[in-house]
Amino acid sequence: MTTHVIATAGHVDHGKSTLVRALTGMEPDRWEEERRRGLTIDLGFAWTTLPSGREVAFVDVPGHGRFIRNALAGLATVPVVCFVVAADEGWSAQSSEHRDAIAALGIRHGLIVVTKADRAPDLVSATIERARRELAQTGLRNAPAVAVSAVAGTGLDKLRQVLDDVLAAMPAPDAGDRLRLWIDRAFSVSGAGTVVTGTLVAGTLTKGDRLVVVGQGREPREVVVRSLESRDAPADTLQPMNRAAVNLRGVPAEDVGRGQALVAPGVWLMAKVVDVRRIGGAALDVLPAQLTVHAGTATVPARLRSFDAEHARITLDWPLPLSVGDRLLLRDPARHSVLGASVLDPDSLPLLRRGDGTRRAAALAAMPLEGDVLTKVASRGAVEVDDLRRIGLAGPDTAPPPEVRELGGWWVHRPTYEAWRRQLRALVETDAQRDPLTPGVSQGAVRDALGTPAAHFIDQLVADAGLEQHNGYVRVPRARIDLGHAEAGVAKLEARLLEKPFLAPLAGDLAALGLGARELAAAERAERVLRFPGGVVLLPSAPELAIRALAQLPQPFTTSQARQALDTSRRVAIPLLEYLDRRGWTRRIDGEHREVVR
Ligand SMILES: Nc1nc2c(ncn2[C@@H]2O[C@H](COP(=O)(O)OP(=O)(O)OP(=O)(O)O)[C@@H](O)[C@H]2O)c(=O)[nH]1
Ligand SMILES: [Mg+2]
Repeated sequence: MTTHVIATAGHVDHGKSTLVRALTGMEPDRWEEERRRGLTIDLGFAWTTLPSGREVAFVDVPGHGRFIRNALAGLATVPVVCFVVAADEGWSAQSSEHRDAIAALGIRHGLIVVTKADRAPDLVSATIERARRELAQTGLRNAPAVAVSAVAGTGLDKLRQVLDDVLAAMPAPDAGDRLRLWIDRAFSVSGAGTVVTGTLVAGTLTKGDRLVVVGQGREPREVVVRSLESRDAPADTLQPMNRAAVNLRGVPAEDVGRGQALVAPGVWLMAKVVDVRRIGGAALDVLPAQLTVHAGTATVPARLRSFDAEHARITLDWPLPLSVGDRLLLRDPARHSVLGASVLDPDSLPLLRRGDGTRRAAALAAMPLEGDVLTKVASRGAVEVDDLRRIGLAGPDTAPPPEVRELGGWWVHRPTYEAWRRQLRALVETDAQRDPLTPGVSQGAVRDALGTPAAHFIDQLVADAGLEQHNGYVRVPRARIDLGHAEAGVAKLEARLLEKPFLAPLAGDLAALGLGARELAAAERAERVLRFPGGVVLLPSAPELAIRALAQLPQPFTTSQARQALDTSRRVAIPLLEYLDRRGWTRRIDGEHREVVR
């Protein structure tokens, strides 16, 4: 069954609660004081079934200016509005304030209801006209209008029909979205414990869910959904749009209340510093630095630093679960004005250096309202996809923009990655030029040079930079080392050693080939030769060839047998055997005997 939630709006005494009562047969004014004074103070809840079978719940808000916080807590969490204007009084002060809130919140669904038609039948059409004019700059500019008299009972059937039409045009809510239920009420039920209520606009609630209560400057509390109700009926699971009453295990009722939210664990960023763009209303740079921010059901004191008329940074007194695209209401407590702001970035970097503010203003000005994942990724170089989801910049199926590459759960800015790659290569090549015998640059030094988050991608960067890693060092691949003037001599040496692998050239032979200590060191770095103590130079394949020959001997064998098997001199055999001992390929049994281990 399709369910919906509608909030009322409009000036005090214009007949909002009376209308809800007439439509639902339920009493929205929950408090004795409200009924005695004939005045709504806090949010009221009632529900009914429309002729189509659609279930609709109402969140009835107070019209009196003194209770504006309560009214905003209702309006800010409900996507459809029933805007009430009394025919006899017409458009009034609080009508304007609620209109501004609706504009600021970006509410696009609703209807205009002219009440008390019995009192001033001749003013009905003028009142509708005025309401249309006043709402022309809001999302309700095309909202249908109905005149009713709750007292005479006229217009109510028409109203139900129009309500049905408005709700039929609503886009389907996203039951798979991240859960965030702004709490509008919390109370204790004897025998059941803590119950919180709210309007479920996205995500799904299920019995047994492990969730977290956040906000209001309190420590996050892990809770379990013990049971669920909607419209007084128990449910195992609830999907949007719905009013939800959630029985929680894990938090006493006095530790939870309006302004907090029930969220799925790990998928929301608790944002304290948010960069915003204004939505209608006055310029941001004429607002006072201290103001009140309304987000969902939360009311939070905040500091405002404007970048320009359109953009500002807001520092909340305590963090809230906020995402890109969330609407905030900014209120100057001294004046009766509400102004909207859309969150462009709930996870901004601090502005530390001169000119950071100017640069940030330009970046924000260039961002679309739905935020800009590329700017975010570019500003950090790389961001974990989960972090992008937490701030609403990526959904589960979002593909990265072309300038971004996905790498092991991260979105990496390609130009930044390219810069890291070049930097790494320069680092390693400079080191190799400075010291021909270098083992390379240690991974720690690479991390220090490239910084975070580049350090997450060292393996990939090494590969993409055409480098290699060996024993924890990043180095120029051996094959790429240019031997320059020594190349000819080394090539001749290789040819000789390929013929007779263990016949190491004497010092004079090497000198004749133009191979001194520097040239041989470079050749060794290039893995063209292996050098042993005593000036013995062999090919890198020599140990492998030696061990194969030695394995043919009766074990254990003597140094002299080894020398004969390898067809070489003691000058070569001794250091070669000691090399094999060190590798663990041979084992020395006593002064004269060894055996092959491998
Ligand atoms: N004659 C007439 N009186 C009405 C009608 N609707 C409401 N009223 C009266 O108007 C007064 C205010 O109605 P409420 O429904 O309390 O107004 P409200 O908009 O809920 O007021 P707040 O919640 O305080 O903002 C009550 O005395 C109602 O009986 C109507 O259609 N015709
Ligand atoms: Mg009322």
